[in-house]
Amino acid sequence: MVGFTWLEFEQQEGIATIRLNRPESLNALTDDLLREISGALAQAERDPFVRVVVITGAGRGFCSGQDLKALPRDPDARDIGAHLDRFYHPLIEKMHEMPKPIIAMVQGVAAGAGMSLAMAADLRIASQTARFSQAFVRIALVPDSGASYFLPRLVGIARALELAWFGDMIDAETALNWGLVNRVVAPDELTDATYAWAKRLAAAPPLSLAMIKREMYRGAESRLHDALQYEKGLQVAAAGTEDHRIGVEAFLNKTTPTFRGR
Ligand code: LHQ
Repeated sequence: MVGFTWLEFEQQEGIATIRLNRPESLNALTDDLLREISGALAQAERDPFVRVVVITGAGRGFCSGQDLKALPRDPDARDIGAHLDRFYHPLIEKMHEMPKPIIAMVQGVAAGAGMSLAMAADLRIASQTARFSQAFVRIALVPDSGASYFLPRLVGIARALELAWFGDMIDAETALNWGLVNRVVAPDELTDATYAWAKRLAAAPPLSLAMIKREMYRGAESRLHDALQYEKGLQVAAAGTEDHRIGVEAFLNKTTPTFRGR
């Protein structure tokens, strides 16, 4: 296993946890940290024992976005386009395309690209302490790292514009009402609630989960006819797996299936 400096990577019972670990800056994203998150995801993707990934932050925040103190002082020395291409885009695309479910466990602030990171996960469970901000406009930038893709899909165009234009913080309850997070729980229940879902997903048939992820994201962008065709192709593949046979047998025998990922 590769060692990490800026995050903690744990693996237990089929669940890999990636915990960003720069709490003094609310887990602001540096090049090194971004590289490590991508590395940790690649490791989780490769490892056949990992069925689910939880991404979270150490300390009182989830992630405050790009580390603004790590940017070159001289704006002319910054090449934001190259920076996005090199560090942010591969990470966001990896999360979206990775066959395994990713749950963002959000406590405290998720701002700027930190909010994008949470949105690129498949599910979001928030503590009542969670706060979200499209902070970009406050420093005269625009939403990046997938925010223009995920945000309007999650909350609709009008709320996406409200968040992006004003850059205000919204609290966990608003995020829940707007569909930005799946659940909000008390701070001391956040870990249990997240890992209860992670454990259920770790016990579910992994190929089905992978295909459901592809199907839903594809379906959200397709016309009905295309979605039906795409669903059919995946369903034919799913029906041919050993796990499908195991699942049907368990149902008929009234037992609990153990899925093998085949
Ligand atoms: C930070 C940060 C931070 C460094 C808190 N950096 N230190 C941009 C450019 C280039 C390429 C690619 O993409 C991007 C995308 C982006 O992500 S742009 C958006 C970047 N993020 C922000 O603009 C958010 C900046 N932070 C804040 O507005 C506040 O810190 C929030 C509202 C997040 C939290 O406020 P508080 O709870 O009051 O905490 P705090 O402000 O006291 O922060 C605690 C410490 O963390 C503090 O350090 P200090 O040494 O003073 O204790 C902050 O300076 C540091 N910190 N965010 N992004």
